Amino acid sequence: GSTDYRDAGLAFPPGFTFGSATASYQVEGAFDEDGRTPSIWDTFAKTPGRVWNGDTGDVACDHYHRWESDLDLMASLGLDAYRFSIAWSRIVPDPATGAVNQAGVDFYSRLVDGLLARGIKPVATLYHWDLPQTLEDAGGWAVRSTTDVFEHYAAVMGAALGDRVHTWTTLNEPWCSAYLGYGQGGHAPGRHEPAAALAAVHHLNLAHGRALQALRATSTGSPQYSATLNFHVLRGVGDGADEAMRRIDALANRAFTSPMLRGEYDADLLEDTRSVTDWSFVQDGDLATIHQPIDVLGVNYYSTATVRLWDGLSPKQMNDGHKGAAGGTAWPGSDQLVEFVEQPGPYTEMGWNIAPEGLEELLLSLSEQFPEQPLMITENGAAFADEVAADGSIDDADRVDYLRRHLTAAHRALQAGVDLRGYFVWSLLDNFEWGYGYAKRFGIVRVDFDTLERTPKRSAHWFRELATTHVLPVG
Ligand code: GBH
Repeated sequence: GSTDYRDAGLAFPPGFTFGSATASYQVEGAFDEDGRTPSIWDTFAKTPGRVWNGDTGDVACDHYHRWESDLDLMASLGLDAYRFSIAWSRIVPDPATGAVNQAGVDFYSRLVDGLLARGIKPVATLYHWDLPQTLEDAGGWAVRSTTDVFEHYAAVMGAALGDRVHTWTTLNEPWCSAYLGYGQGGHAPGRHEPAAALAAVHHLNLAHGRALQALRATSTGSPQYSATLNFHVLRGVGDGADEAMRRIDALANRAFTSPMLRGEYDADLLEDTRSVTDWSFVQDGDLATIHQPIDVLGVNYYSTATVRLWDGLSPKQMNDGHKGAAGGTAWPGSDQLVEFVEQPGPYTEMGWNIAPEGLEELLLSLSEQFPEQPLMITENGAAFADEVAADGSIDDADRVDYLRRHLTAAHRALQAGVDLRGYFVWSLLDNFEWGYGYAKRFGIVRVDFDTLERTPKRSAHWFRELATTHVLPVG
């Protein structure tokens, strides 16, 4: 076939799922309603200098109040499934007592019923980065006790929604939670502690395993079980390019896939990080808890990453904001730092390079490493500077092109025999894009953040045609 990844007319299998995704803090708003307590993202966003423009998720898309019309919107787009996340601090607002907040549970219960009434499969994520602030105050993901509280929360949700949810996802992108939250500091809680980041890696993995046990014990329906990871598809430059790629593959990819899918931490990961931690937080039995079968592995993919060995500046200098020899940044956690360098374009508005071939490569690589493991693309999409025409329409041709090319890449992986079950576009709505606030728009539906009005972009109409016909549209 062609290699420009723009193959209109390709057909996806009948059972292939087309959906859209969001996350609680990014869309809900209603930050202090019905018993919700602050999460680390409320605290972070309200700390001056952390989020562009001082934006917060206080209102966001106001989805907490507009959920019903948002469900109608999804139905009008012909979506098979909706991937959303649950705000932990709506469910267990005070982890010290563990008391369940029924008003919070009821919100998600209504949402699930509303999805099912419209023929849309609920795909629920327990943790998409909004840790209750009181748990961070007690040490956050750097301490083991957080996994006790997560297990309790998972059991509550299993009992509440496990009769109706189609797919449970334990964690979204634990790489981001651990390394951006506790190492590099660009995400909440904004800590710069390499040893804490690696402890967080393990405690997130353990939380995944304990949550799976709790969900399986309490769900009375027959949900599927999953976790979603963001993979680094690597390119290397400079002397020692292969070594740089191996190190990031160990730290970013295999630190999660090996315990979850093989029941072990890889020897090279332990070796590379020995100067930072002795991994004594791994206790007997943990790996068996983490290593449980999952029905689907969720894959989030946006772009490739290019790495080279760091030039010798100390981790401290790097933490203090120095750039590497090639002008890039690194993140701490290893005896030999690796620098992330600028990549060839074209780019999206995030500055991330557009590389659909990386998605095909990733899917092939995962199915080679884990031949029995079904895969699901749980996020893919792009931010662009959308322009609203005089008649109010949004012709986001660049987003349509991005989606078409990545779906073509996914189709090529399917043709090569990869067991890929579906594709979720990030995102349904323009929303709170973490450190960038409302400045970066990923939605296939525009949100006017003054009026909160929703307007489907051309990409939404295009995606509806795909979801309803299962054929990549020509236009
Ligand atoms: C996802 O994370 C999140 O799950 C979602 O909430 C978020 O809104 C969405 O993506 C869009 O950001 O600097 O070129 O090496 C994305 C995780 C990890 C993707 C870092 C980009 C860096 C690319 N990101 N990665 S580069």
